[in-house]
Amino acid sequence: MKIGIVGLGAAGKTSCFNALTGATVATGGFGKDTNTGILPVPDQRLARLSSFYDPKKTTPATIEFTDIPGLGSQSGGEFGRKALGDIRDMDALLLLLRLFQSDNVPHPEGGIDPVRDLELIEMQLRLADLDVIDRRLERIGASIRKAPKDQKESLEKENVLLVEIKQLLEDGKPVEVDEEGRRLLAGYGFFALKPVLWLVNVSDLTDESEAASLKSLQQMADSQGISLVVMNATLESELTEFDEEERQEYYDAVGLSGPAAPDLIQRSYATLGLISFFTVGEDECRAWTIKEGANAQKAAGCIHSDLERGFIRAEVIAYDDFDRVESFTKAKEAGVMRLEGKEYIVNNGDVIVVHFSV
Ligand SMILES: Nc1nc2c(ncn2[C@@H]2O[C@H](COP(=O)(O)OP(=O)(O)O)[C@@H](O)[C@H]2O)c(=O)[nH]1
Ligand SMILES: [Mg+2]
Repeated sequence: MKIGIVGLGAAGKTSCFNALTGATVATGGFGKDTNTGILPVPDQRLARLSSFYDPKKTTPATIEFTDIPGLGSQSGGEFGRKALGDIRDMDALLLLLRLFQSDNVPHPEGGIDPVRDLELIEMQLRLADLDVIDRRLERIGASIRKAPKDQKESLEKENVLLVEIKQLLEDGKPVEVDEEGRRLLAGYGFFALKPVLWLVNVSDLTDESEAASLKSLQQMADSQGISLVVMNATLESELTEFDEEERQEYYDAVGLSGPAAPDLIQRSYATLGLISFFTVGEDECRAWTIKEGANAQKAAGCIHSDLERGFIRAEVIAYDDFDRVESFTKAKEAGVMRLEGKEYIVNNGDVIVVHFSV
């Protein structure tokens, strides 16, 4: 699953990427290349399960972050075709909003104004979606006329959906589409249907006006049900050399509780609608990623396709129960191990053993 870091030029996207991944990509430029890193998703539960088994290997869930350049002063403040294509490939967007002040780093739009920046980004993504829709609507009539009978109905539904979405985008309203609609529209990669998080790049929250701006952004985020994370991207990327105590002093000095990366990674994972289930043993304790709502057979499939194909049943222990009893044997004795079939909807944190035969 891929998260794209998206924002105006000099918002701190590359600095944020460095802070997240520990990379040392040059910042302050208008590079045209994307930077990609795969990161472990921090999970206390996996560490705890590992402590029961002392396995040879502990494997966390992962998530991929991509630093996408391309929106900024160098291109007249517009996303280029390449950037739009890169963003379209992402499963979710981390919108990076600049709140930090710096005389050395001019803002491409003039002053610091994260709400304006957000509107600029959203407007460009909306216009790009509208462009795709308009081009499709020009042809879809002909496609429907020519389509074989069994495809006509779904094309007609698609047509109706596109017209609805166009209207919502033109009115600047949020676009919501049900499960079936999402399936029909999956190929378009509409920006409006991608989950978003906001990352606010701050310099110093002990500064009253910065703190006030953050507060109003937080209210906006809350009212839209969006996850907002605060980071000082340069500070965080530069502190990796220091020991914990020194780092904390730096964070305290700018009114931050600590590094944003762990929380940001975890929230990104959640925003994608992802949950983890676990497999445990002396060889390996591992967190696996599935979409919330996936069933046991699908979960088995992410371990191995044979497990999905030959799925018989699963032994399942809820994480909290495992945490208490600390082993499979004790879970059986305590009666907290369940046998579940294919259709069982996996819960976040379930510890699972799949029985299969191929
Ligand atoms: N003071 C300060 N400077 C920052 C911060 N984040 C980024 N910068 C600086 O702003 C410039 C642009 O940052 P960069 O990460 O390259 O932004 P990008 O264009 O969005 O990738 C660089 O010179 C960074 O050092 C921050 O939180 N505080
Ligand atoms: Mg950059």
